[in-house]
Amino acid sequence: DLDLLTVGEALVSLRSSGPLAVGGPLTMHLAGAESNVAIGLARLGHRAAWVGRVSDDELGEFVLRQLRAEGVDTAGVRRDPDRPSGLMFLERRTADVSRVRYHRAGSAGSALCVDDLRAPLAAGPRLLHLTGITPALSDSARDAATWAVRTAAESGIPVCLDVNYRSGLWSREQARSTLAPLAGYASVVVASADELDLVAEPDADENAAVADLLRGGVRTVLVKLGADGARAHTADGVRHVPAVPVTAVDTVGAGDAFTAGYLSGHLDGLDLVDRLRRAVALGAFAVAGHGDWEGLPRRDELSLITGSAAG
Ligand code: KDG
Repeated sequence: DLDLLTVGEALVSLRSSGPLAVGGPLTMHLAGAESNVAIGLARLGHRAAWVGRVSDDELGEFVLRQLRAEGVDTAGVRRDPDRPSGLMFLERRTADVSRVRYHRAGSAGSALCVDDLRAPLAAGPRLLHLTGITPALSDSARDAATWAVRTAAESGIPVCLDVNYRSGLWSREQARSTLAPLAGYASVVVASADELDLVAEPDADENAAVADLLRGGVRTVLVKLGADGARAHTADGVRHVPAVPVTAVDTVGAGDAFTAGYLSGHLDGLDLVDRLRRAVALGAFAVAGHGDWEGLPRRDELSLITGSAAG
């Protein structure tokens, strides 16, 4: 009776408070879009599991320890004795500009394969969540992601695909050729406005991309608009919810928080607009605090930040 299974690579993120080229202290954090989503749901009291490969050393131990401390189920995680943890340097270059540098090629997380996912998926989660990062990691990770969405869809498990294009990992053309077919298995597709054409025709505008996706069987297309909130497209039309105004200190992880809020609302049986409201509220918590996920709310904190009326 798992609510959500999510699959991906968790990274060790080393954050600087100034330019990396001059050195200085780095702080160590857990990062990874999928683990961010798992934590967001676990904080709200849902049963969330994260599956992926972690290194068999202190860094892998750190990843597992963080996830367990947040109440995320890690029973399906594999320790890889031969490969290191993926690292990410998050450089705060100026107060407004952050840069990301990955050291993740050949990592334990990138060695994910179909066999890693068989047992976790057979356990029958209520939802499967995946991002467009995982299939970009390696051939075996792409095969695993493809297998997982197909198998889930065939078993009646709704799939949420969050596009999450990472230009450091692949080109837009490569991403489109992998992600557009994956979207055909999804019930929910989450994208920012500039990612929509990665799951549709090249250069498709929002309406054309949405029409393509709905025709292909997607039930809900969520378009993240940052400070402008979000839109949800379904066969019944489009709804918009404004963002919750907060002081933004760190936008990394906001998209993952948004997805976690939407899926939490889905699991709670909320209607579309209330799901969107919870999504933008979690996004607001994420941008109002430092770190990918540290500032996400427990259920009794949800009312600290609440969305306004839907348009
Ligand atoms: O969504 C936030 C992510 O960018 C971060 O946690 C790291 O998963 C990550 C990635 O691959 O960029």
